[in-house]
Amino acid sequence: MSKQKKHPNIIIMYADDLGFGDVGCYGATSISTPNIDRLATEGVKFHQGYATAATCTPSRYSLLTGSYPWRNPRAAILPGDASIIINSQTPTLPSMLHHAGYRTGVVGKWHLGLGQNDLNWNQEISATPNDVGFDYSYIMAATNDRVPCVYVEDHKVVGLDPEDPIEVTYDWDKADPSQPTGRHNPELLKMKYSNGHDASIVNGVSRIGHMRGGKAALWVDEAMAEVFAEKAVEFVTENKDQSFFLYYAFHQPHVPRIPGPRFKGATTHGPRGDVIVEMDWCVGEILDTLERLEIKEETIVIFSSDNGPVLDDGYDDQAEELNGSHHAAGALRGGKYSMFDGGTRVPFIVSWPGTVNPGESDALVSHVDFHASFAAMTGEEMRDNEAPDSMNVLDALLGRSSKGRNELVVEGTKAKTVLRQNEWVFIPPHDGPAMNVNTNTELGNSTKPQLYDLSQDIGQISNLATENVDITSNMSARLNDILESNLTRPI
Ligand SMILES: [Ca+2]
Repeated sequence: MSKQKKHPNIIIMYADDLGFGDVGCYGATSISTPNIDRLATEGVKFHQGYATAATCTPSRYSLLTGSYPWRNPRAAILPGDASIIINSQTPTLPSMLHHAGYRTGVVGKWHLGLGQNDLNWNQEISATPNDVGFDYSYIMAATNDRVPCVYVEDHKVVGLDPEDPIEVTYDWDKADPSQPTGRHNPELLKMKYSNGHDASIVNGVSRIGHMRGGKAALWVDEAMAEVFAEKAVEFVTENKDQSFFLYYAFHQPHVPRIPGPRFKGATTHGPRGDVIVEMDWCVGEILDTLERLEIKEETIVIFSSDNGPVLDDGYDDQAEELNGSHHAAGALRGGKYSMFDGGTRVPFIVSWPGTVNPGESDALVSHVDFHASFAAMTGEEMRDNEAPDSMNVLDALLGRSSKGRNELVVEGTKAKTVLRQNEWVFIPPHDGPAMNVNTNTELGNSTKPQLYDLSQDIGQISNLATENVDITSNMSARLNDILESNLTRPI
């Protein structure tokens, strides 16, 4: 490691709605992902790496705070004009690493809110990633299917003409009726919506929510991958001589799936497959940069996804029709939104060439563990209230131990929690439909308790709850204890 550098760089590349079976090194045969596969060849590929939630906002909240999302009632899928849900006093993964001497940056999708109930897109935004531990940020505020469709750099909308201010509302009654919408002007759409996304039209695609103005600042979906890749490469290049932490949050393969022209038709699966190939190119841009700058051996690179896969997620992009025999969730049951493993078990790779021995691992690890693990690596003391659910699993992450955590709480939509303990997973009885009919996803709701042995039954076919009453009741009691606790890590 170079002399100025006390600690290895850390890059977390975070896909959006990428399933356990969506990339080559996890079994995909019809979507080519050579760069992610290269990362797996050089690092540790985890078979039991988990997000904490089956949707974006809560999952990302855990990654950055080391806290289970259900501890914060606002950690649920947020509208695009939500205020920030991380308190500026809360110790975060980036603030902890900043304290350890890292330069910290985030590029890509945020979706954790902005401002403090005073969000005005036309002024300095009062609370951004820069207020919760990042030295630099270049983000989209929420998701690519929500307004406003603009980038925010540090505290400001990029390229905004002050003469053309941005107005945003998520209320149809408050929206300007003269502005075209997907609902009323389908003739203006280049990609039709199948569900939900029927409000403002930006770049020929209707979104969730209404926006007016800000024309010079609007993003172009086809260029988004390049815009973010360029900013990420710039951040790495500018900080190559010091320890840096980059959280690079991809917008792919979340809807609307609109690849750049080079990637159109890259797979037989239509836009969903094509944007995964595009995302793999983004990964390659970073790996190539590390090689070019000769900092590969002083950089930990992590690749994962915020939650499991979904095919039709609200646009008519033929994801279902063109899926063929591809298994986006691999052998797992369910997907995005689901309490079954397909919702939260995701590709999870950790590479550190020269230090981490390449291999595969069955250790149970989660994104929520990065905080305590990297605090241990950098010698940072954690306060008692810091990262309450983050376990130090550094040895597992670096492939030195086959042992991760013993138990983990994950959640489907609406913060419906599930307890994983060793090989067992317990899903309590939850109200609600068995299927999300819009997305064709099994949610895991059942009036009966469910217990599966994942070591024998990765597809969660055989509910063993009635045959194992003791395990079921013990796990039910343990889950209740955890839900009532203030923290789950040792102090
Ligand atoms: Ca997501």
